[in-house]
Amino acid sequence: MALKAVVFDAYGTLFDVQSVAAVTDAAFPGHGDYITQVWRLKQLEYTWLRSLMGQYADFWTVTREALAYTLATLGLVADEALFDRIAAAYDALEAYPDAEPALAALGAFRLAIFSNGSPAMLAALVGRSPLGRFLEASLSVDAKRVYKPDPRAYALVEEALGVAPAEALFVSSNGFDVSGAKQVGFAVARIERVPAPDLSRALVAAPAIGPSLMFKALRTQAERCGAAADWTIASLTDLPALAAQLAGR
Ligand code: 2OP
Repeated sequence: MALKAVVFDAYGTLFDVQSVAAVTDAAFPGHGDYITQVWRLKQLEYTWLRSLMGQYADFWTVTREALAYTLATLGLVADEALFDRIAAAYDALEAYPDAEPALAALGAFRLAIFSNGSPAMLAALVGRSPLGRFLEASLSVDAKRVYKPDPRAYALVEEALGVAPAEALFVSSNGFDVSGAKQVGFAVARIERVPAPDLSRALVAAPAIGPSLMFKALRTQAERCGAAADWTIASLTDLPALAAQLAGR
């Protein structure tokens, strides 16, 4: 494999969506965990619904729609200023601690993000993080007006970078994204942030399954629908060795 580029998903892969909890819990004490989890689940659900309906709206719109749904389920009302403040938490997610060392060690390859995030959201995320200096581009599905895992979205990577899927390693923690990238010919590494044995032990032992654990069950495991990843890694810092192996170095 003539590996030329490593392309990263953003939310849940380089950036931790759980880091909105500080904002959600401050806004509505005691409801932060529920809001954090249902918000993310609905955000993704709305990307799929909008793609299936052919009703594209950008990820900032979808993120706000999902937040509105979530607050409404609790009967919570946020004025415009508070709503905007909570929504903006998605522009200030923390980069996972393994992201910077991984990207720093992948300097032999072209590095880019390919994400559902809108251009403005990705610019805000990358701009606030230490990752920008390693990234050649932050590509948004917005240019294609359809969300992952629609194959049309992934075509943007080759169009923008001039790198064919067969020349790139795609990295994601999101199972649907893994399947989407595999179906268009990328070599795919899935980063497993919640190991399956840890999840099943926690689920079996839990006296009640709360929002965080339910989220982990629903969104952190390899999907059984569509193609599987070529590799599963426990940390992004496993990537430099994998990339070097793929490049025949
Ligand atoms: C991303 O596209 C899938 O939300 C995830 O960054």
